[in-house]
Amino acid sequence: MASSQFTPGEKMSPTVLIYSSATCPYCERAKMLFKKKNISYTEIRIDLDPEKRIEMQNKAHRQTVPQIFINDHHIGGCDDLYALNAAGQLDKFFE
Ligand SMILES: N[C@@H](CCC(=O)N[C@@H](CS)C(=O)NCC(=O)O)C(=O)O
Repeated sequence: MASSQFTPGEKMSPTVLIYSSATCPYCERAKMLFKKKNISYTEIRIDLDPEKRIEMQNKAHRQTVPQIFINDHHIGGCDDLYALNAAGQLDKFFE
């Protein structure tokens, strides 16, 4: 039987994935919000990896960066992230 990472009573923190590129102010702004909230994230630089650009486009159906995912939930870009936060919905992912 495969081993499981889950421990009863232990809360798994959601995985935050940010597809980004260099010199992208919207990416910086999105990352800044997670830093401010002390939420760790994984950044995928699509400008360094053409396959990741295609992966992002296939998952998000959008061409711009950033594209943000929490677990497998597509949040959208920077404006979407800040709108979600302003609506008080972002923190719910991390409660
Ligand atoms: N409203 C979008 C704007 C994102 C945007 O315009 N990103 C720029 C880079 S900062 C972009 O992807 N431009 C097109 C490209 O680089 O292919 C958001 O909030 O994420």
